[in-house]
Amino acid sequence: MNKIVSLIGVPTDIGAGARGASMGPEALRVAGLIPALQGHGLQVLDRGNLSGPANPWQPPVEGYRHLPEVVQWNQATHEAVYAELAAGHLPIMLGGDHCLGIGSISAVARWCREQGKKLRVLWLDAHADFNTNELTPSGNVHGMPVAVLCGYGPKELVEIGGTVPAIKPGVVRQIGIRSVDQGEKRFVHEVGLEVFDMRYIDEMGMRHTMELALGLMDPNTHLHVSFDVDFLDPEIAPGVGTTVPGGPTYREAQLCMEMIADTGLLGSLDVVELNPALDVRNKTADLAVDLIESLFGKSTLMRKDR
Ligand code: B3U
Ligand code: MN
Ligand code: MN
Repeated sequence: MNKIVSLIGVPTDIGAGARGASMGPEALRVAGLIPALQGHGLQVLDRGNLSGPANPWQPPVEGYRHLPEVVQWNQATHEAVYAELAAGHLPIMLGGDHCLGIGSISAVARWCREQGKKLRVLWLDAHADFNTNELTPSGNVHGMPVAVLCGYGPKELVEIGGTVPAIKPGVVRQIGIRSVDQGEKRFVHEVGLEVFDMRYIDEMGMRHTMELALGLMDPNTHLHVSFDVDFLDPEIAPGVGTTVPGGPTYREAQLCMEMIADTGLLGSLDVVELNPALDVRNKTADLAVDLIESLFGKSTLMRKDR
């Protein structure tokens, strides 16, 4: 891949239920993300960190915690991600919590619309992140970004990319899901989100899952990966705010990343929910860097055309 990648740090935990994801960008840098990417022949531009309001740590108001602050951080994220795409770069948004997927993916969707490109979003996560203010058990906006992107949410957030909805549910494939709230589950079914949950992966295997999730993409497709680190099993990735047991193993996660790399269509990436305050000697950040390397084609020993 002869691409220039741009790192955009977004140091906030404004949408999360635990403090600490704001330290995620620095933990990924400390874990060697930049030399790792350079080692795969990529040119890396580290754009530093965006800035925004502090976390006021308040209870929900009308079902949302910190909505004005969430809007500000996502507006900044939208502009930064869009600018990198417009410059022809591959943006990697380093979160931060997953509410930032609203800013990031709305920018990617806007870019795709303008360029006449098709979009596929892979949502790697333990959670469906499809809550609304009526369905949410917590008011935390990191549990809502997919719903917001599909047009279900507060006006200030659903309109961030200019077009409502930013994406159609049909472009999304969710992988690794194993914690969905009751009302959220009904809503996921109602809109027809395509979910490959852990039961599906257990029964069919990661290879078959990824073949379907990556299927039917023509070469004019921009592939966006939104990687919530809590996708991974907490045994290997303890450094996240909301661990859910029974996630993909190291080998399953590697295969998932390798199969994405093989498509050659990766156009943008979010790495979110890494929480260094809950990690053990930066182990989860090290693992995330290892997996990101695979996403950019680390495993070149055996090629697809072998
Ligand atoms: N579904 C729960 C928990 C949650 C969602 N995303 C994360 N946690 N990381 C909620 O609060 O919406
Ligand atoms: Mn998430
Ligand atoms: Mn999650």
